[in-house]
Amino acid sequence: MDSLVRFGVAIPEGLLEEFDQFVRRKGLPNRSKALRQLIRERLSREMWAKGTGTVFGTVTIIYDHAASATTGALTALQHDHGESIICTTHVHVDHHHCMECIVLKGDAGDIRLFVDALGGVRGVQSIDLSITSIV
Ligand code: NI
Repeated sequence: MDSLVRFGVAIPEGLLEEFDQFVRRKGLPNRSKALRQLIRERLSREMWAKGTGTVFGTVTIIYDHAASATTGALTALQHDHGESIICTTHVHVDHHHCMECIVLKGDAGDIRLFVDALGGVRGVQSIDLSITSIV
């Protein structure tokens, strides 16, 4: 872990009050920890937007397994992007629906291609993506 560096920040009083309320609502111990988390979240989003760097995350999909060729297409896609997939958890939701939570670690560009392709598979009804990084 890098050593911590102190720096001064000029901020409007009202914005600081809002920030302090945010820190309390989130149960964070201090402004420094809150600011570090916000910076990491913002930088991770930028890496994702640029499609560069190593990112970590999950993508959760709900799909109708009875739809024609859905299961085969999802399996083929996961094999195509196997280097970015750590593991997959499958839940049989009801008679027709399945949920898969796919844990991801890899190049932001490859993961973006994978997630975009998932959305195009017939039978996929919803996608929820969470991406972060260790910057
Ligand atoms: Ni299932």
